[in-house]
Amino acid sequence: MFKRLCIGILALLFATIGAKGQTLVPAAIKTTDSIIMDFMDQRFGLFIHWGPVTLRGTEIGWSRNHQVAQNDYDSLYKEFDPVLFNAEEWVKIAKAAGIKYLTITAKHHDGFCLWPSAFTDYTIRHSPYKKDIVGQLQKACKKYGIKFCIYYTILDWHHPDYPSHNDGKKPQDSSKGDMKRFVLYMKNQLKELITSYHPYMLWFDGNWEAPWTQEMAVDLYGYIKKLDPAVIINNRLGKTDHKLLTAETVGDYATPEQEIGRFNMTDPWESCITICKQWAWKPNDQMKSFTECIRTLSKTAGGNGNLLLNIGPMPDGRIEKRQAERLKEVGNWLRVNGAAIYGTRAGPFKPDSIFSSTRKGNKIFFHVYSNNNGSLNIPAMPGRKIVKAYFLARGNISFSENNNRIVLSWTGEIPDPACSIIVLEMNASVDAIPLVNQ
Ligand code: FHN
Repeated sequence: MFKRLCIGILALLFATIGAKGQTLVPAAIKTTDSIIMDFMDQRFGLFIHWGPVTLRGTEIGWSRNHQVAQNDYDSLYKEFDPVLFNAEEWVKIAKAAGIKYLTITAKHHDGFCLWPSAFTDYTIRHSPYKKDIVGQLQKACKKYGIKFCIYYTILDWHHPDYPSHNDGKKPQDSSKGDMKRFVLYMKNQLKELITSYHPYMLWFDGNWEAPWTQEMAVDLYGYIKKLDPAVIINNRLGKTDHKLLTAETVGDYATPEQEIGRFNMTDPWESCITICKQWAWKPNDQMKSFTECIRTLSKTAGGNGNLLLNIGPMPDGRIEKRQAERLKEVGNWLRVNGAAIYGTRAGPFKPDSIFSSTRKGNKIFFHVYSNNNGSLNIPAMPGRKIVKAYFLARGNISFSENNNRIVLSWTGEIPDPACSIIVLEMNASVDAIPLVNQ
């Protein structure tokens, strides 16, 4: 008995030290597959980067010590008074956009907290606005059935215990810093956020600087899981490539940024992409067209990933009218075509310039991006026959199957030049069929 106990402890210990000697997350505490699958079913989230820096219209975190002098940047909170902030308005805009989850920058690299943290005075409570932004958003999300998520940066260029301040000096040359004390600060704040707001997911960021280590990441993952075993955690806690999931990853899904992630039927991933150029609000920033937004969402789903589309609200608390209108256009498209996005998996065809594909049950959804001369010629699927073919937005289309090819044809233009959905209802489930070589 004693011998078996020792072997078990050694196995557990070994399981947390990888082949490369990297500290790993013990499998026993990882987020369950069913929770991750639920996350991947959501497909479409809203990212919100916001803070006192919007008073300058420059990039959150990054413009501190650069476009905005450090003292000026760090004093902005004293004039930050978003009197037109209305959490329910924001959430209604998200709802109208077809958004299923919302991720707010509770604390970005500048260290300012949008909730009244008890562990620092650098919070919304000490601004003229005073009220809890994170709490109001969480309440509004609960009321309107949108999953509430929190972005939390690891690096904190404002905090004296964090040894790097994005001021051009190397950590070892800058202020003394005290990572042991800083990690305790992080844990105290994360306990506040988890126990007060119960986020569906935690979106970590800022894991790339030297003071933060893989060991700290694995320890923090375990600490969070003790507070809430079900909370989803992105892959930006550890020191691995955020585009990938590897054995050394600390986190539950990959997070390609400002690009559509690679087609991947095994590892969960979410692309975070800005609707404009800047993450935080910038006056007259260039904004993506409706077509760009829809094709980004379609190609993300066609790659088997989620899209976290970012907006930057203004300093007075409003979301720019043009950004709200763009989101509403996306929502209008989803009201007609959402069955091809929500709860689907990619395939059985890989995306190309003409179409992407998603599937659910006995339906295959072809996301077509041009009229393609009124037809689509694709390989037949072994063991499956078409029962019905139609555009989701309007009537049936013709189909023929012979010589292992399927030809779909239609008259007139496709219903939506940005992206039109063709549905093939098959004679059996297509969820598990292997990818078809085009
Ligand atoms: O530095 C941040 C950046 O400001 C922004 O928050 C993005 C969002 O994914 N993440 C970091 C850059 O990778």
